[in-house]
Amino acid sequence: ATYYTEPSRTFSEYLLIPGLTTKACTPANVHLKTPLVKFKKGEESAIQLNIPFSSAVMQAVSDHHMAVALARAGGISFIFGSQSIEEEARMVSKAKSWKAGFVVSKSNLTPEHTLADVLELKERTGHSTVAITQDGTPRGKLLGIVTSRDYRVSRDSSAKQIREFMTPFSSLVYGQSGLSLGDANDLIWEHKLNCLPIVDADQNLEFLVFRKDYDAHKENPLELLDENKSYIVGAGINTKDYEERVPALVEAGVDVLVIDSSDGYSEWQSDVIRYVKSNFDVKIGAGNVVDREGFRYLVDAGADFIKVGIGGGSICITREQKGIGRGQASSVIEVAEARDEYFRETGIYVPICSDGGIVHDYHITLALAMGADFVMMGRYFARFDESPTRKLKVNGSFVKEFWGEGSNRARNWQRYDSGGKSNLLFEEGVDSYVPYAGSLQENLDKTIGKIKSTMCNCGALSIQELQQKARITLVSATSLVEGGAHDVMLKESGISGD
Ligand code: MZP
Repeated sequence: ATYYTEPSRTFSEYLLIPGLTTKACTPANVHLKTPLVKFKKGEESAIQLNIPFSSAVMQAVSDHHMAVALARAGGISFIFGSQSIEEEARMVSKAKSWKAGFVVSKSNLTPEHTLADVLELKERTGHSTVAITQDGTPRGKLLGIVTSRDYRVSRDSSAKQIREFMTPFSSLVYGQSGLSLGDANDLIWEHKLNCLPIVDADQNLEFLVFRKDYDAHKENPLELLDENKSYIVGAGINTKDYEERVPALVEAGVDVLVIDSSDGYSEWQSDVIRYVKSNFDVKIGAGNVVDREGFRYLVDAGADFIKVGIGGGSICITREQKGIGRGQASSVIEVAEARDEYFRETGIYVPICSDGGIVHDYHITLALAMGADFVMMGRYFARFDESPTRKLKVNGSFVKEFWGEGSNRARNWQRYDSGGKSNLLFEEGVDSYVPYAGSLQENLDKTIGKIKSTMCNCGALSIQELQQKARITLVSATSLVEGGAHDVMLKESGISGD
């Protein structure tokens, strides 16, 4: 056997030592843009993220709703692959059909479609939809639809909220209540109103949207609106059914694939990468690995990015069950070194993703400082409204369900396959709850605020600069205690008496 002389370490064993903060180094000046796929020296990555966040390839985390929400925020989701090929492809195409900004859906709806089609789309996606008809009436010919993920106004919203939301779109909005679509139709028709109806899934009118500049007879709203870009969407694949799954996902419009496996240092992965590279023009990441050899092997096979981490996931019991794995910080540090060596040798930069084991927000900053280009998180995203699992009340608190891909519940045995025909006999993941935390955007804002603030402490305005300038120290067990509140009586602990 070969022995490693150093113990493998986790993020909690490290801290960043502040560097000089210049006056220009304020959170507003920090940007978190980062490459997703490999690129040559002097060029730019073909896919870049605006924030270094990806959501885990897990049933309990990444469906099409999460994919749209996270892409809107600047990151990327990898839709889970432990479902039928048809279902996964459907999720990819749903996510791809959402457009950035306020966008008329050109591809899915034509003037021949009816309002019922719009309603169906609205119900299916849970998004708000404004139908634009030729003469401004619900019975008129449909010219297009406008949809927005941001659309949160309801009948209870104040006029100010509604107006703010509609600012780019309309000049005036009236809230209406209790009107059926038929009533609304009569109203609009009778008064020759130049307006657009917004209806709910029961065909009740929610709002009438008026716009001064909208002449339904002359203008085609398809030409009026902001940008028509779809979001970047990722999807997970395995090393078993890739010859059927990959073509279906590519057909559905996927931008980037990732081979989802607990241990990626295998000939199976090399075969999949070579197959994808020689048959399709789609990016593919591979993993997971925890050392330089694993990194090099998958990069030589042609991978566009490499995922790092074995056994550190919050729901993962791989280390207990099989005794394989490595502390997440040590894995990232070594693979980042291998990535830099490869870049010096070949002039090709292959991004790496730190996957699993992020417990505190500062762990993300540490992962980036240690060389990760982006992180992948499961538990973090599972807590939000946008994750696909049920929200329940347990012991008086709201929680969301969260289960591992290696649990009996997910039955994603392909992820843990070591070849051969037999199904796996033991679990590598657990079924659990995580505290419900609200909306993705609210939480991301806080986390990103912390990351940017820490980067300013380190004197870094970009992730690349953070990686160059970061000074990282190991902490002793006793200094960890010093880092939390200590030697005080916390008020929340219920001390009675004044
Ligand atoms: P975390 O962010 O919840 O700590 O970790 C998420 C990561 O754990 C996933 O991206 C994946 O690599 C890994 N994972 C998913 N399921 C299991 C399992 O059942 C697992 N063991 O380890």
